[in-house]
Amino acid sequence: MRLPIGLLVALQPLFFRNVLAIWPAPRNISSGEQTLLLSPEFSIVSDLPSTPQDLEDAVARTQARLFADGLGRLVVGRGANDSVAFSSAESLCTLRLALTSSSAAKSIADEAVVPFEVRNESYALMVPANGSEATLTAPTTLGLLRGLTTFEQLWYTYSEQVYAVNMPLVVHDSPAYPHRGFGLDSARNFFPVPDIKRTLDAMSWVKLNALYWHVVDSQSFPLEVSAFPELSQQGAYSAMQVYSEADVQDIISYAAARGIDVVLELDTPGHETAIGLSHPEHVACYLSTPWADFASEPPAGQLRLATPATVNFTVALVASVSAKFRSALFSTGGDEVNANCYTQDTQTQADLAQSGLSFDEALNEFLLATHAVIRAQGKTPIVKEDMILNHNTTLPNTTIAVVWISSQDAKNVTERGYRVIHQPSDYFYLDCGGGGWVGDDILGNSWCDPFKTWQRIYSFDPLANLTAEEASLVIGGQIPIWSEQSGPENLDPIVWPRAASAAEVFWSGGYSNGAALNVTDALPRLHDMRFRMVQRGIKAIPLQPEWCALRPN
Ligand code: CP6
Repeated sequence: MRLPIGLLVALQPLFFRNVLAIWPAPRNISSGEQTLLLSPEFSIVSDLPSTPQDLEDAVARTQARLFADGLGRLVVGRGANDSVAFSSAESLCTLRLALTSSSAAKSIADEAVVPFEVRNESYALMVPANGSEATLTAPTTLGLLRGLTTFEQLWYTYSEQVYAVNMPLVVHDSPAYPHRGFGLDSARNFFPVPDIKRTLDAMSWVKLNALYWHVVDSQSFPLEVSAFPELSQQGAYSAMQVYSEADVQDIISYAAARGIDVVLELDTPGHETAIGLSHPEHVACYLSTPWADFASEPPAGQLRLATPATVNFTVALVASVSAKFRSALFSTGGDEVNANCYTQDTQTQADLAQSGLSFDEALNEFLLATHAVIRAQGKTPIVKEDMILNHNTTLPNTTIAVVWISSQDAKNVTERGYRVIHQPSDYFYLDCGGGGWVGDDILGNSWCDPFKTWQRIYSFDPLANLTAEEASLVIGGQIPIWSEQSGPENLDPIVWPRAASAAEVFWSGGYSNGAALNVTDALPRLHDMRFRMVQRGIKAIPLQPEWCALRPN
């Protein structure tokens, strides 16, 4: 929805008066004009009869950040008169946490992994300007975590005083979309556990709530699977570059304590070469050349989806991996399946002839079999849009589709009644995306657009071209990094702060929400968020020259 220009002009003073820098923008906020100091004795107390350990840990982290962020008011001139206001400012001594429900508090981790349909991240934050108690209330501990994250972003430091502007403050907040993810590919290049944990920290600061983990692919199989230890023993780059089952549990609990669900993707039946290192019998066109005839990226290799033994193997693999994850979602991928690979594979052709099935029918059976074990575990399967739009499948419309080829495809997918997670390559791919092809070089190679700006990401409209009914099927979005040209060395800079752009689109609703989201309003807020990230150890790239961050005086 576009607001008429006249209306925008009329509303401007309202929006621009607000110099709070909360990211993502709360859904509902009202604020005043006063300055409030944070007492050096400030503490966070709780009315909860018993406080789950992960909430206590989150409170301790917030408490530390209030004094450690050390963020000056970054845009020239904005903080110039703050110190003048200090003399008349009151001091805040207490933030009180309370749950609105009387039943025993569940841990943040337990609330984070419930199905997205029932997950509750809402909270209300009230900060008076007169120094009396601030309050944070929520129906869940997960909501309290989100509120703490907002509270942390109110504070600035100037000549050793920690202070907030635009008080008093009342925030009523909840996400526009329940699924807000970051996608990590750990197969093209490996990311050690500490890099993943650091990424989870940064995700939680911008209220992203799903790590969509594309853990294995054709190039390597870095996941230990106890039922099939040979997969990582032979498929990983090295014994060091494997996520052990203990590592996986460590990542799942670290994420959950920060309000993040870890959603695993085992991409099938394409992108499977690394399985061939231990199970060549299951992989069609294994290492066939030239690779471009058999796959979208080298090396070639896809699962023999028409072969009963391979279907059984895949079902057992999906079942044993999925059972290790707490999430109510599990993805079987399904992007970029190469038909020629199967046409050329004599085994597949013999199996198709034997069963009397067409290729699409065999693919459908394969999908229904892998999804049956996911559903048997009480989970909802996710597929890439290819599996809905390109192969005449009969997946029930409780299946969720990741729309990645083009943002336009969300219409086709929702028209057919499927729920959508947006992962638009024309807006969100952090490394190498579609939509803006740079063109062919002198040898006829074409290269993809390597860099989407934060403004481009921010301009994504989750509901573009959708009817109200179609719009109701959008459950959120996720912004991925494909790691062909990324590793721990550039992880932070290539992801941050751009992924924060997508975080605000799906928390605050984006343009179609009717909110005054625009890059002019967003820049100073994102600038502050980026600075907090740097202070907290994330190598997020600058958005502006440091000149813009000069402190007044
Ligand atoms: N790997 C996997 C990839 C891509 C996909 N799946 C990809 C495709 C096109 C672009 C960028 C990345 N590298 N497994 C597609 C979802 Cl432009």
